[in-house]
Amino acid sequence: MDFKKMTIYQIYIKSFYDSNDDGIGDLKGIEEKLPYLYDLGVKMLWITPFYSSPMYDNGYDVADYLSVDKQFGTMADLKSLIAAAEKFDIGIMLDMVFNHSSTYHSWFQNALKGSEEYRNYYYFFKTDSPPTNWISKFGGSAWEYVEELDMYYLHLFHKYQADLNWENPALREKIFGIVNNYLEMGVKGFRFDVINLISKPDVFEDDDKGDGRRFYTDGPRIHKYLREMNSKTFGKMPGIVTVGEMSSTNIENCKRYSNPNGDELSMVFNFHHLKVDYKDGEKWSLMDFDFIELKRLLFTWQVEMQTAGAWQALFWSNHDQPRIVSRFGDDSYHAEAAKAFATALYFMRGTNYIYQGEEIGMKNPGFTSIDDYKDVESLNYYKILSEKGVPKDEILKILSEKSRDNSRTPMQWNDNKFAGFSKTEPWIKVSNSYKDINVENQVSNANSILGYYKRIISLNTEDLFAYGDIVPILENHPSVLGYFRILNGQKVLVLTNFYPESISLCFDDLSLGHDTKFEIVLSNYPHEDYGLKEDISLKPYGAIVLQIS
Ligand code: TEU
Ligand code: CA
Repeated sequence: MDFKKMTIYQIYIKSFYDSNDDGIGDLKGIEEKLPYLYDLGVKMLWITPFYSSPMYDNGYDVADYLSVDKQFGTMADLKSLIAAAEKFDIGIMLDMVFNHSSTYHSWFQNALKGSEEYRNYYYFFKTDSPPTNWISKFGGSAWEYVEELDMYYLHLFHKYQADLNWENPALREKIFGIVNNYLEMGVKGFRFDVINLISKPDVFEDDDKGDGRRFYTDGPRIHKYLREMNSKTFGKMPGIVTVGEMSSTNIENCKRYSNPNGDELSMVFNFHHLKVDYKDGEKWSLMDFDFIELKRLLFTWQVEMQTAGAWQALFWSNHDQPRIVSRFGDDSYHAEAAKAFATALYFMRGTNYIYQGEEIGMKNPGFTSIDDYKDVESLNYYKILSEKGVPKDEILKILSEKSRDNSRTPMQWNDNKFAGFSKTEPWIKVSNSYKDINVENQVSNANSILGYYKRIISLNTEDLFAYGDIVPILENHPSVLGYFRILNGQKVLVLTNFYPESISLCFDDLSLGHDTKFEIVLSNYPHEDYGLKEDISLKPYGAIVLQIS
């Protein structure tokens, strides 16, 4: 299937399904759940890293790209999963972490032992103090001193995640070899972790205006490296789907990353729309989301990427983001809000990415103790904010809304103990909501959140939603997000109320004639609730997709 019609499902392996009851999700667990995923209608599974790792960042610190960590299974399990998924017409997308490796990787270990060859796989500098004032994305300096070499090395993330030196052609060849290895194994897609950070500047200098990101984000040779990887690996095979995770990127670069020639990547993730609840750009703060800004960002990207023929990955959630229903929604309208947010985003122009549990409306777990948190970034910031003197209960409140662990709690399969994820105590606490919110509760109910997601996934295989133009409307409306999708005279209107107050739009607001005929394609309230005579009424978190003639 054309990737423009596909829905891709993200699996955070550690929390998806535990097949051997050791409290940790695994590859076999994914294979067991293939019938569920097939029934959902998704065509590709993005699986977060399962390679050998000391797990300081839950696998995003890779110690050996070509082996499976034993807590997740074996290479034989991976091959078995690829083959089994293919029978369901589902492709496997691997998560490749090439901006950095674990410091436990043999390359880094060889460097520490004095090998110059391997030292050049990383950024080591001999200086008296950290080479620059750059700040790591997980807090603290981006440089770590190693006594063995009397040198500093660069780590944009955790100190156990050392940045790889893409300027070195030998390193690049190693990386391309890894990609080719998995292509030969039958993998059908790749998600490249923070791939727009791989090209570092020629000169390392202090940033007097920020944390250093402006020097290495969308860096000087980034497009060259992506084109090289493309031509030497996945570009040689037809139909491979690639998505780049682009950290703090801009539209101009994204147009090139996903250009219609296809010589870089199929599509790109950006995160600007998920910073609309950051106070002054600061993640570790609390603020209501800015709805007008959310629309401005989504629509600017939609229109500009469309004009350039570039392609977006559409998503509300992933393993780094809090749950969308908790973030933008309202508990008293849980199901309505879950369906509304899905409607607003997933009919836009782009490929839909659904994060495990989103399709049943999973919520933030509301952890109240620091002992419940496992994520390295959350624990780092707990320390940093404590040292700044922020009161403990305030930090815990911030974590309960911002921590990455909010989306990492076990998948809620049923209302058994541990939510049917495992028979043993899982590695991270199950959210209390599992008694009400679980797959078993929803799977045979077409009106459930899960039923609604199935409809969305199926509708997205239609040409109109894959190839149609998007025309945003109501940009300044305080509570409704709206747009048209248009293809060959076919026209659909998508409207979503993002708030718990009912609202009514008259046809004139929508530039629709009074004799317009509507056919309801999808809605999250009974048809009669929408009016559709003089105006269109939207109940709390009401959403509708209308075919117009
Ligand atoms: O994340 C990249 C990234 O910058 C974030 O989403 C990050 O978690 C956020 O900025 C912190 O506030 C990717 C992976 O998705 C993430 O899980 C890894 O920890 C990170 O790269 C390092 O590999
Ligand atoms: Ca397990």
